[in-house]
Amino acid sequence: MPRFTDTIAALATPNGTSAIALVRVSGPDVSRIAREVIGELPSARLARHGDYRDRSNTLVDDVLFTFFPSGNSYTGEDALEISSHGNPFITQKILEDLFARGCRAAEPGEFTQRAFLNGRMDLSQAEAVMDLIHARSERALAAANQQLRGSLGRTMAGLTERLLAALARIEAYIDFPDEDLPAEDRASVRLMLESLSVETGRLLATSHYGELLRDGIKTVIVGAPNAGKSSLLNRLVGRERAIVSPEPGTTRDFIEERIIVGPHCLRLIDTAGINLAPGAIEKLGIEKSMERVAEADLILFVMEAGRPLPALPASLVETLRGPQVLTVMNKIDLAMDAETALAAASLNTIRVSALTGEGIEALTAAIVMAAYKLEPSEQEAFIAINARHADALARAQVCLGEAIDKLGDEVLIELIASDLRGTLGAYGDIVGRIDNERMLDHLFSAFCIGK
Ligand SMILES: Nc1nc2c(ncn2[C@@H]2O[C@H](COP(=O)(O)OP(=O)(O)OP(=O)(O)O)[C@@H](O)[C@H]2O)c(=O)[nH]1
Ligand SMILES: [Mg+2]
Repeated sequence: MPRFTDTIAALATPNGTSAIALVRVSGPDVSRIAREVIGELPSARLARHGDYRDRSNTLVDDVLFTFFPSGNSYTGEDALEISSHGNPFITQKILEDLFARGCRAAEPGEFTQRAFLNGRMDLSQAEAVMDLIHARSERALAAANQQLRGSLGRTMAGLTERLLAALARIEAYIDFPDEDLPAEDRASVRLMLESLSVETGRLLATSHYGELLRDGIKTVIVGAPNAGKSSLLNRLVGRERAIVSPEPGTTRDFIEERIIVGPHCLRLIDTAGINLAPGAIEKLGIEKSMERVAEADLILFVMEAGRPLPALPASLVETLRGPQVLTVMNKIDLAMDAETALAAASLNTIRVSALTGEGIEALTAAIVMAAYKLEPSEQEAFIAINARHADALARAQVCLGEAIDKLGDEVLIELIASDLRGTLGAYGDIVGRIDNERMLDHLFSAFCIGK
């Protein structure tokens, strides 16, 4: 029995002029519509060349039809794909005809929502479809592909199975009110829960990297006024994005630009120069620069070859000792200041000229390596969870913590079992329960139409 009674249709490709456009249809009326339009039901999953004629038998376009029977389709129900010439006028005609034949317009993400509700994928996989569409870098693509293949789902299945084993141990005693959980069982259940808690925490810790993958690695360019920070940003972006001038204090606002460096996506942020003897406006700029530095995943600290080292606020000096800092010596096309040269030698700096482009390749190579270091160390499955997963895992973690505490306190086992059921529910939210309609509608509404 199909779960849905209505048949949906939408344009799955962008609405514009292109070589090919794809209209997608899914639902119980697909086989009837295919018979009407094509004359017969075409062989499964084979492209079939033919005319698309509307209900008044007017030729609309020369198209390819592909029929996917329910057992073997994306949505889990009968589906038809129609590839036409990429003209919005043609696709509109085809859609209008499909609506006249009983289809309705699909909502954003509705094909994927049906795939999930028909059991073709779990919720983490449906989210991976979205990640795949929006991936901006090779690493983001790799993570999305892993998740689409069910890496997170399998991890959650493993954790859930172990949780159920612990729950079963406890529940065996619930039916016998006179008996408490023997001490050795308490201890072993506790061990089981502690190891679950460690792994839940580890998974939770990948959420920051998930943000970096989806949003880009926040990379902040800092340094003294006039060091060439904006010039460096322009050089890395590949165009004149930021204003460059010989006047110190040029950059007042924060310019941000996404760039791809090797397999990573960076959010490159230019800041106002940090000057310890500033006027009022600059002071505000410095505070803002320092805020950016505090939020940075990666810092490019820019020095100037021809000048003495700048005086820096103590808090910045402290930050610059951290692991995620690349020290960049800019303007190497100019004569080197002797003192700066000495400092540079001990600082392990990357020597560049934003003006000539010299050394930029070495800098991007260093950025690639630094970005790899931001990845979670548990690389086996390359899982990087999203905010929704993080919320569920945090809830699971709280429930696990409560259960562990209660095991130590000889509290009634019913209460412990109830905490474990809370954990179970939170774990389950990650791969998705189909009864949470509001959450599902919210999640799928962020998808494109036709996906
Ligand atoms: N010779 C030389 N000049 C450079 C280089 N990079 C930047 N400059 C010059 O240095 C001056 C300042 O460059 P900006 O990129 O505006 O420096 P900034 O660090 O953004 O400066 P503020 O925004 O004022 O803090 C400009 O005149 C640039 O043309 C370089 O590699 N070599
Ligand atoms: Mg600038």
